Parts: sequence; C-alpha cells; structure tokens
Amino acid sequence: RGGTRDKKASGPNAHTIQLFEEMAEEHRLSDEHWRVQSYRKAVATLRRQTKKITTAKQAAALPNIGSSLASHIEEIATTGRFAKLDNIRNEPSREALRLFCNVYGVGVPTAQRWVELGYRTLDDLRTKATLTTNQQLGVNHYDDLLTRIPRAEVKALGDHVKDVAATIDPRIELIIGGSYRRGAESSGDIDMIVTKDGSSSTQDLSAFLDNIVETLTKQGFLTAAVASHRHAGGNKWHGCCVLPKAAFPGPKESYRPIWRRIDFLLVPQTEIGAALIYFTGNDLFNRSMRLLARKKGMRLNHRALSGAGVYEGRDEKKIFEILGVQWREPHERWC
Ligand code: DCP
Ligand code: MG
Ligand code: MN
Repeated sequence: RGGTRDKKASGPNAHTIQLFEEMAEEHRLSDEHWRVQSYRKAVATLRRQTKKITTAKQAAALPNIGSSLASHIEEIATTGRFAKLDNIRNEPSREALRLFCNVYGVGVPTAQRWVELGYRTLDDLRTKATLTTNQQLGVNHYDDLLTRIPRAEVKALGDHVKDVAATIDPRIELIIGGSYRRGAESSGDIDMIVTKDGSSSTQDLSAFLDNIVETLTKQGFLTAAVASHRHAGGNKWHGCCVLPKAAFPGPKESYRPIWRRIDFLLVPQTEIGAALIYFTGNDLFNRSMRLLARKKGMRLNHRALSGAGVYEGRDEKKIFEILGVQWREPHERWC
C-alpha cells in the first residue's frame, strides 16, 4: 500500500536514502508522524544532490536537514550502518507490529493495542481478538491484499467489468483511474470511474451500480464488500474481486485466484473533469493543485473547480487552463 511508484534509490547517496526511507517506515509504525515527515523531507533533499554527502557539516548546510539528521548521515556514510534503525528493529514485538499494520484496514493504533494485549500472530488475531468485518477480511486474505496487482491484470479485470457493464447499459463508460491511469507497472487496487453520457448527478448512475454489483457478485467476480465510513452517500462501492481463470493474461498453469481490492466511483458527466483529476492523483499532485486553487481564491475538489466567478467540472484540460498550470498527461502526475 502507499501508492508510490516502485522506484529504487540511486545516485551518490542511495545507501543513506535507503536507510532513511526504512527509518521513516519504522516511525510510521510507531505513529510518529512528525519524524516520518522529517525523514521524507531529508530524503527529497538527498535525492537532489549530485555528490555524496559524507560529513554532518556538509549535511547540515542543506535544506530540511537538522543537526541530528546530519549526524545520522555522517554515521551512515562512514560506518555504512544506522544504529538507531537497528535498535528499533530489534525491539521485541516489532515484528508483530509490522505484521498487524499490514493487515488491510488496520491502522497503527489498533496494531499497537493488539501488540499490548500480547497478540503476536495472525492466528492470535483470528482466535483471540475481536475483529471487525473488514479486519476479518484483512486477516483471512492477508497475502493477497498485500500483493500489488500487475498492470496486465488490472487491465484484464477492467476489461471483464467493461464487458459486463456493456450488457447492462451500453451508454455507461468505465475509466480505470488511480495509479493505473498514471501508467504504473503495478497498482494497489483498481479504481473504476463510472460515468454516462448525459448524467448530471450520481443518482443517474446508482441503478447501474446496484445492477453491476449484483451481477458481478452472482458470477463470483466480486467476492466481498468493504465497509467504508469515510464516504457515505452511495456514490461509491468498495470491495474485492477475483479475476476468472479464462481472463488471466498469463499462462493458465500459473493462474491463482487472488483477491484484489476494487473501487467503483460514480461520477456524473458534469463533474468528470474534476473527478478524473482527483482519482488520477497522485495524492501529492492533488494537494498541490488544491493549494494552487486556494491561492487564486478558488476551490478544487473531486466535483469542480469553483469560486472567483469560475465553475468548471466537466473538462479536465480546462481546469488546468483556468489554474494557469501547463497540461500534464496522467503519467506526468507522480507529484
Ligand atoms: N486520493 C487523494 N487523496 C487521498 C486518497 C486518494 O487525492 N488521501 C486520490 C489520488 C489517488 C486516487 O485518489 O491517486 C486513488 O487512490 P488510491 O488510494 O487507490 O491510490 P492510487 O491509485 O494512486 O495508488 P495505488 O496503486 O496504491 O492504488
Ligand atoms: Mg488505486
Ligand atoms: Mn482506490
């Protein structure tokens, strides 16, 4: 999970970057957001350097690197190791915390609570913990839901949904958004944007959603619904799906039914431009676009760019234009 491109650190500071990224992840597991941010900012600075940073003095002169990070940089450059990282990793129960945090739908506080209750394995959770429906799903399909989906499989899953959609209502249009639309080689989930010519509210699409969810569930393609508290209102459906063997893009003998996360997002045609921006992301790109809109006295969300006498929801390119941002193709929107 996380939605980042699978990029390996490279360049003169690759080793330091690698260990700092691992440290950021450890702090995430400890719920220390401030520390996560400071390591991430330092990584961004290090990525921009063309020379290897070897002393604390050199490091401290760079943006976003304070004195303690600077001394860690020197330690890594001279010893090749990062003692603080090793210590955190060797803490007892760290393994369990990592395991529990990776359960789909489980946040750090819940994982910490389970560790404090003495649970150490997924079996402990199954037999001793009180699990929500989502957490049961996460535990029972632990490996599947952690595995990224290869691009060819995202496409095959999308094509299957499109075939079924066409038999229900040929005027429905389905667009795979998210990391797939940005050209990612693999995705954490499938983000299916559902729209239709002439639609002006999500109500125009909700009958279709009910129908396709029912049809795909009967087929065995959809295997579970996922409860989501954040977006009530019936304009979304979150769940899991499994690619049928017949649609598997590789050699049939290597097929395995893997549970994948899929989201259906209902978008009226009048809002498709703003929705495409939002659901293509990435999240950092979205944040910078929203910030820019605010600076110009406007507001950008998943429905429209509005304010200052402007209202544009329909046209993705026009939204860029009004904001005065040069058009960026989806694959150029990694941040
Ligand atoms: N999004 C956002 N802010 C969030 C969550 C999501 O702007 N906090 C937007 C940008 C994302 C899109 O929604 O690109 C889809 O969300 P996903 O969590 O599915 O992220 P991605 O599809 O980008 O990555 P992944 O491959 O992990 O699914
Ligand atoms: Mg996604
Ligand atoms: Mn998603």
